[in-house]
Amino acid sequence: METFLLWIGVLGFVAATAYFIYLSSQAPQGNRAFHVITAVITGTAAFSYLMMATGAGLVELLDGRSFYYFRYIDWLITTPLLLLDLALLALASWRRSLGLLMTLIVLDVVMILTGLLAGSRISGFGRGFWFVVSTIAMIAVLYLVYTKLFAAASSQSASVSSLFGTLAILTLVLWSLYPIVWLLGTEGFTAVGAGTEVLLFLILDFLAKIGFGYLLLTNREALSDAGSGGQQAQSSRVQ
Ligand code: RET
Repeated sequence: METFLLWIGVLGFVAATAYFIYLSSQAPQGNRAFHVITAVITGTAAFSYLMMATGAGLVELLDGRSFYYFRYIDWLITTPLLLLDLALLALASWRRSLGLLMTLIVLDVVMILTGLLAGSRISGFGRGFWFVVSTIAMIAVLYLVYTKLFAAASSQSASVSSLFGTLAILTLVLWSLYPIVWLLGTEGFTAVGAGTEVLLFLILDFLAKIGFGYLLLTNREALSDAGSGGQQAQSSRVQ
């Protein structure tokens, strides 16, 4: 059951990556940063699912649990890139907001690394402690997205701020579900079996990476506004 689902993940992410590369070939030159970032996100996930499906991305812990550690390597690369997509969309100039961007990425890396510690501990106390640390880091990331990036996006063109609104809500909802699935699954209270856990993470990964990427990359108007810098896009429309 798990292996079958993981292969579905490989196929889904390979197809999404191919589609996003195709969309990139349709986009105007010099305006492909979002396509590249998003295709790297789904490409990384395809590789991660391949590692897990072939058994290379999991270990058996001393307590007998199969621990899919490759998820965390995937998330370590893809969650900062998802935040980068959001930040590039919201911020008129990322260079001027480098402090915010770095804070988001550092908090995000803390979230995933402490999540890895939580998942790989054998003692209940160790798992609980690192889970709480990771969750605090996640709340800080989502808080910054909701406050700072939302505020920045609202001064952008209408198409950018509305696309940002959709993607930010999607991110807030989906990211909050990851720790819930984790708690329900084999790392947490084992309320659901390993197969269901893999299925729930697969659904979340598809929505948070492919659903997110599709909404972003098919919105040409927002992409060209964001690509040309918010203020510039607005002033050129006024002229
Ligand atoms: C863990 C467990 C420990 C507590 C928390 C977690 C959060 C994980 C998140 C993952 C997001 C992944 C995404 C992947 C792909 O697109 C590590 C499950 C808070 C938020 C968005």
